[in-house]
Amino acid sequence: MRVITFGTFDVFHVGHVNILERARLHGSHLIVGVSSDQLNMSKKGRAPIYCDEDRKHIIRSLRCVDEVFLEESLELKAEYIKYYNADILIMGDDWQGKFDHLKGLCQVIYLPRTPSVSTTEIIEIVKTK
Ligand code: C2G
Repeated sequence: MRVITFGTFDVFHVGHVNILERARLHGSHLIVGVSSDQLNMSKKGRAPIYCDEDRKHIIRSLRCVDEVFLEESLELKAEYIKYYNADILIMGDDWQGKFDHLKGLCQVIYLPRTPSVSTTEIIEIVKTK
């Protein structure tokens, strides 16, 4: 089974590694779409701390990840799923229900987020130190 997932993975932390390792357990090939800097600018109104080339580099270096590409638009999920021949889409449950319209294309699974860790919180903590 080929599994696909998406994310920014900025300031990489244990919540990120947990979801990627758990996603990989659902199949034998894990493909990760790393959101582009431009997509983040339009989605969150700020650039990520780490640029997309570095974020891709980090994700590609993980043992549980087989393939990495740049996610250029949130609206292209169906195209990415078809292009990469994915059988399963996995996302954290902060996205619960958001990708149910893709269920005709592949299986859609939401996994529970790792509690008490987020990039936003890490940035806030570092800022106030
Ligand atoms: N995540 C998690 N536990 C955390 C933090 C994040 O399981 N404590 C998961 C999220 O649910 C997501 C993945 O890690 O599935 C990546 O999270 P983000 O980097 O915050 O990605 P996001 O901004 O949600 O971008 O097309 C979708 C977007 O690219 C997703």
